[in-house]
Amino acid sequence: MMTLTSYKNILVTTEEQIGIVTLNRPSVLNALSHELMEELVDALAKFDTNDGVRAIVLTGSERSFAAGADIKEMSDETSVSIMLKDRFATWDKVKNIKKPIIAAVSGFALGGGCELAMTCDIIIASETAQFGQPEINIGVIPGAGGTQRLTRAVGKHKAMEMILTGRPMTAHEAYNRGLVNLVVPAETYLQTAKNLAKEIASKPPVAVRLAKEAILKTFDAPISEGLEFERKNFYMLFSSQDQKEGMKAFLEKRAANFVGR
Ligand code: CO8
Repeated sequence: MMTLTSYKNILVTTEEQIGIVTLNRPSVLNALSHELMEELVDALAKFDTNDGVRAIVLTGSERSFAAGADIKEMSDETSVSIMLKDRFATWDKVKNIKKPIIAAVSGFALGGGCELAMTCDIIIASETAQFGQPEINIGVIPGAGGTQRLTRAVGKHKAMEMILTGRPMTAHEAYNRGLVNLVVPAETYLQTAKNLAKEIASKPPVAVRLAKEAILKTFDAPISEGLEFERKNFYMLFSSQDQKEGMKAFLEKRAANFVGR
């Protein structure tokens, strides 16, 4: 394990070929201040361009993944001041990261915390995790994609219930409704996420990147456009070294050595 750039609100390490970002504002349950979000985006962007990193794990503490955007920071904003600050420009950068991001979630994933987890590509939850959009209780609505991503993940009726009452879902309910990939004991959620990231890191990186891109297209385009996009990415992979190596290794009955080119 190696520690990289030091930040004020997050910890950043690597382990084998995976990058790990840990949200670290324990006194406020990892509330997502603007400074934290800027640091997070900086760390993710550095991993994205680091050839030694092939998948990323994003986690918080066992007590809290993140309890939402920082309410203290937002409470005095006006419509105009919050619009002019354009904080969402930073949030949007998370969704533009090309490498797969696995959220390892324990404890609270509320408001912006739930939205951040949903922006990731895979969610591994500890049994203690709770996912919710409680913004209604403080006079607002989800602002970082919750009304769209939660609805796509759990369906209209459940999303309505959660967003209109502010009541969270347990990890098991989130699993049953397809919001999370796996629920495991609190002792193992982080290791489970790391193992999954390492498994993905062993795959050919160019194919992983183009697959992620094609899957995300589902949300932005009609299926005909998505299918065409997928096909172009498929064709493009035949100019990668890893496609030649992967298929050759299969025919020679040996393990492939993927180089990310
Ligand atoms: N922002 C700021 N501080 C927070 C936040 C938060 N979101 N959540 C918790 N804290 C602080 C508390 O104020 C408290 O601080 P202090 O010790 O100084 O009083 C400390 O963390 C511990 O919290 P509690 O004492 O409340 O701990 P409990 O275990 O009793 O309760 C809860 C935990 C249930 C998580 C409770 O803290 C809570 O309800 N938190 C707020 C949850 C919430 O409403 N989240 C949504 C926020 S709005 C949002 O996320 C919109 C996103 C849109 C993006 C905006 C980009 C600009």
